[in-house]
This record gives sequence, structure tokens and C-alpha cells, in this order.
Amino acid sequence: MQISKKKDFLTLKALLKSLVLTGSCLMFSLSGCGTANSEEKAQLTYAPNVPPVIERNHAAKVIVDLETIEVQGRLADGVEYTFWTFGGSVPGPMIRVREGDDVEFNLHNHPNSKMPHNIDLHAVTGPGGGAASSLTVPGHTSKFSFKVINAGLYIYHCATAPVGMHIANGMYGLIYVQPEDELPKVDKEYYVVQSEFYTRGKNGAPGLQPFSMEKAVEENPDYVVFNGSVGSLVGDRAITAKTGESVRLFVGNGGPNLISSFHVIGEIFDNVYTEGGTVLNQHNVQTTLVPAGGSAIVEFKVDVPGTLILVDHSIFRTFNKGALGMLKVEGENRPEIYSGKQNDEVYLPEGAAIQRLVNEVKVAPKELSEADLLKEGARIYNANCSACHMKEGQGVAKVFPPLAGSDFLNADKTRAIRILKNGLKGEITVNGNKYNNIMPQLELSDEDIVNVLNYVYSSWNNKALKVTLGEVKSIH
Ligand code: HEC
Ligand SMILES: [Cu+2]
Repeated sequence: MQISKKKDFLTLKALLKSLVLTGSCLMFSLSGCGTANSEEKAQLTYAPNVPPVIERNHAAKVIVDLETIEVQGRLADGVEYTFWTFGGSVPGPMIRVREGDDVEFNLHNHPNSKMPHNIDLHAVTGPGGGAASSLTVPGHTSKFSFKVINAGLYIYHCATAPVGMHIANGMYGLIYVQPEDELPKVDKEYYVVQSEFYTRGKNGAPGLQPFSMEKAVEENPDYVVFNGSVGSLVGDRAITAKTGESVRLFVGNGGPNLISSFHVIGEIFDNVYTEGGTVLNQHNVQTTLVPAGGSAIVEFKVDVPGTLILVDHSIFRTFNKGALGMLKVEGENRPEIYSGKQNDEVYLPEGAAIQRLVNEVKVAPKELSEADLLKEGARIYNANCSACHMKEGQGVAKVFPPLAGSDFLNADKTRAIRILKNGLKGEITVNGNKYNNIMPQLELSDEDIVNVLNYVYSSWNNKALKVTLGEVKSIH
């Protein structure tokens, strides 16, 4: 009989489960039969990579080895910093364990360290999150153990005095305690941690920059970054996905001070596990808060190709302090979801003559005076370029090259047209400074390109070169 069969099956399953839980595997040696006595080494990954999903369906003993080491490295182009790190990187490696696991943690402090360090894992139930048991002087190893009782996404950080200074120097990362019932499978998982740096010199001041305690106390950072440095998720280091794929971001905020208004330009979070907890408590979110010393899990499906921009929407941090990352999506265009620019017309609130400036409708340049065309160019510039190249074309040191007095721009107008049609990546030198960043392909009509380039060339001490519609049409 159908029902009783089902009942028998359930009973057998319950029996099996209880055997597994009591640790007596007996004759059930097939896969899926394991015990908390099984032991494995945790596989740690460096950002933006996430350790693979843990497939076992039982708790285990997991051994984590992590080294604290002080290293000099790049904070921004031309700017070096002495980072205090877990695992030689900022953020430290991501750790993934499963709810109920027994973790044996070995914290090694490299012999060349100048400082003692320890670790406070927010996933730990116990004094100092482990900090009380893990203070380690250079050249020593501390071992302590804990059971991860609570699933979720947690920050770990150094908590050695002065605590703020150890965190400000780069000592944080994420530990993900995978729930017994893991979140649904996705195509791509990435690891992103925001944090700030406080340097003696201003943003962009070159050379090895010492830590500024004064600025840290004032909560006035020179750099706000993802994954430890300006540009760590840009260009060749951008994270990637293909159209149609689902993406999960494990987002942390090491602080030490700022709260992140985490946003991805061009996407909407389908799902948010607020504050890194295990309840999927929001759909359709534009910006989620990630507290200092906290986290969030966000998920979204990428539908159309292009470059999505990860930002802290406290937006000066993005365009002036470094909190800008990229997720490059490749695939076919989906005009039913996103059309690209279809139309651009002069907006006159009074509703008088509306002048169309679309490709199909010929705008005879003679109809508009030179001054009108420059005005139109200025409007296009402010709407499409000034966010990166700045209002007066001055650019942003190391990130966005200047258009004002740019030798690169003035040397070759054909190249400038090509840049506006196709975008630009790879290393270039503008006025003696190197840039290696990405200018996305913009959705501008040929007329827009004519007007904006004529505006740029006629402004800010540029060479007043003239660009014609014929030239723009002939260049691809
Ligand atoms: C999202 C940021 C962004 C936007 C928006 C943007 N650019 Fe760029 N642009 C860049 C970056 C980054 C580079 C340098 C790329 C590289 O390193 O290869 C660049 C390079 C250039 C260059 C060549 C370098 C130079 O300084 O002469 C020109 C010209 C240029 N952009 C013009 C424009 C114009 C005009 C617009 C608006 C229609 C625009 N850009 C919009 C980011 C942007
Ligand atoms: Cu430390």
C-alpha cells in the first residue's frame, strides 16, 4: 500500500539519520554516511574567490591554518602601505565551514612580524570571539577550538591593542558558516570586503604612506576601497558573469569606522540576507547597508551584457576615494530588457519647439548656432562624462585621466572619436601620468559624439580641434 510504504521509508530515513548523528556508521558505508569525527583541512581562498560549497551533509572537525604577516604593498597607483594582514592579503582569506563543525584554529604569527596579533571571529561563541585565546607573539603559533553553532556570514578581525590600528592596517576577512540547509545553488559566488585607510598624506600622495591615527580617530579616511586597494576589482581583475547567470556576493565591511551603502550600478538585488544572517528577508533592493564589522549576502541574476559597477553609494567614496569595483557581464544583447539609448531630444519644459537629436532625424548643424551646439555638448558632457572626468575635465588622480589640457586627447581626434564609440581599456599615459583603467562603452549617438567632443576640444585649454559628423560616421 502506498501510504504505509512511504511511512516505512520515512522511518528508515529517520533511523539512518540517528545513526549518522550518533556517529555510528555501522554497515552504512555509502556516501552520505559520515560522522562528526571526520576531519579535514579548511580550503581558504583569496578575494574575490569563495571556497567551494561544502557538500557533506554532516558536521566534521575542520582545521584552519592562518598566518598573520606584515607586508608592504600597493594601496593605490604610486601609493604603498605597510599592511598588517591575515594570510598576506587584505582582506584575509575567506573561510567556509558548516554549521555544527568543530573548528581547530591555528594562528601563526610570522617571525618577521613586529607586532603580536590575535583573532576575533564573530562566528565564535566564547570570550573575545577567540581573541582571548589567540594572542600570538612573532614566531609563535596559538591553537584554540570552537564549535560553530550559528550559521551566517561573519567578519573576523585582529583584536590586539590598539584594536582600531590593527583593523585599520588591514586585519579582517570573512568566515561563512554554511547553514545545514545551504542556500540555493548559484552560478557564481564572489567575496568582496569594503574598508578604509587613513594615511599621513592626502589621497594620491605618492610613496610609502604611514598610518594616521589622528585621521582614524576623526573617521576621515583618505581611501575607501573594496578588497584592500584602489582598483582591486577593476580591469583585468574585475569579477565576471555571463548573461542569464545568478550571482551571489558575500559582502563584508572591515571598517574600521564607516558603514557601507552597498550598491551595484545597473542591477537590483533580487535577494538580500540582511546583515549576513540566514533569513532571506528582502527582495528587490537597490542599496543595502553593511555595518562596520558586519556583512550582507546579496543575490541577483544578470540579464544584459555590460559592466556593472560596485560602489559605496556614499558616492564621493566611490569616485574620489576608491570604492569602485566592476562586474563584467558578457552575452547577447536583450533589447526587450534594456534597449540602449533610443532617443535624445532637447527637453524644454515650456513645451515649445522640441528639437530632435536622434540618429534618424537629421540635425542640420546650420540650424543650431555654434553656441547652441556647444551648449548641447556641455549638456551631454555633464550627463555622461563629468561623473568620471569631473566637471572641469580635471579627472581624478590615478583613476580617471584629465580631459583638460590632455596631450593624449589633443594628439589624435580620430582616436578620441574611437574611444567615445567603443570605450577604452589598457594602459595609457596622459600628461606624463599612467592610467590603467576602464572607460565603459557609452550609448551615444553620432551627433552626441560630435557635440561633446567639440565642447571638450573648445574648453579647458584644449586645442580647439573640430570634429564633424562625417568623421564620426566614418570611424568605427
Ligand atoms: C565611468 C567612467 C567614465 C566615463 C563616464 C567616461 N570616461 Fe572617459 N575615460 C575613463 C577612463 C577610466 C579612461 C582611461 C582608460 C584607460 O586607462 O585605458 C578614460 C579615457 C578617456 C579619454 C582618453 C584619455 C584622455 O584623458 O584624453 C578620453 C578622450 C575620454 N575618456 C573622454 C570621455 C568623454 C568625452 C566622456 C563622456 C562622453 C567620457 N570619457 C566618459 C572613464 C570614463
Ligand atoms: Cu593584529
